[in-house]
Amino acid sequence: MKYYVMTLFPEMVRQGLNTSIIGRAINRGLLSLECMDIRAYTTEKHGHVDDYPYGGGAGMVMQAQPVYDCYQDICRRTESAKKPRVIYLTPQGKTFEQKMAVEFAEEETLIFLCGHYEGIDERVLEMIVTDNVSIGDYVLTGGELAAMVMIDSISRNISGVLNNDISAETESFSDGLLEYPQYTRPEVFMEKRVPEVLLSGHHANIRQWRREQSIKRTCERRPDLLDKAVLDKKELELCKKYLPIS
Ligand code: 9D3
Repeated sequence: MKYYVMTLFPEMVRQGLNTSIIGRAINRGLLSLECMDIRAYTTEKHGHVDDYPYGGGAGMVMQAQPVYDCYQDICRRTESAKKPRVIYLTPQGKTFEQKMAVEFAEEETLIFLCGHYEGIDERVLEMIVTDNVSIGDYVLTGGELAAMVMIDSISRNISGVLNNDISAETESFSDGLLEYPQYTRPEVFMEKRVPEVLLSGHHANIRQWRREQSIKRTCERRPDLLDKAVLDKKELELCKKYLPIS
């Protein structure tokens, strides 16, 4: 996967992704990340990349020209057969979810466009953007953190990025339930014991206990997920115990 990020804060995105799992995947050549400074493409002598909104109103709007020229520079470098998708991070986008992370991971190149100020001139958005994406219903100061969230989440679906034996799909969201609680040494911490079944070595019982814990948690914390979860008859009965209503 080749990621390009168009931003006014390239150092923020670089710094944020060069650590831990994603940083290691970049160093191992599984991913590449190019953070493009939109300001470097302005043709204005004072380096401005924004101006007042036509029609009036608060704040500033990012101009089309530097964004378009930055995009053209990326296109010039990418020799892929099809045009890469351009993801605009915006509060007016479709809410990012795991299904989209898996789908985006299948692309060979992704271009992220981060806005700042009140937004970007609509004309350049019409010309280059293929996907409008938000990361949730809360207000950020710009698209950079949203792009970093997406890159982190997409990357862990790329083969080789996660080193451990747990593959991305055996985890939480795949069976539609939340994960069961985890414990490690010591057996007693401040008088709280590890659940006895986990020390028993009885694997069938452990599997059943964990499944029940997953269902309990989902009922208590995320009952909205139960609609899509695959549960057998006995497990549906269990839900009645943990769901006070319905
Ligand atoms: C005055 C209207 N505001 C919209 C709620 C303007 C505005 C606020 C914040 C315009 C842009 C932003 C910056 N946010 C993002 O760029 C952004 C974002 C977000 O704020 N929440 C969730 N996902 C995203 S993706 C990009």
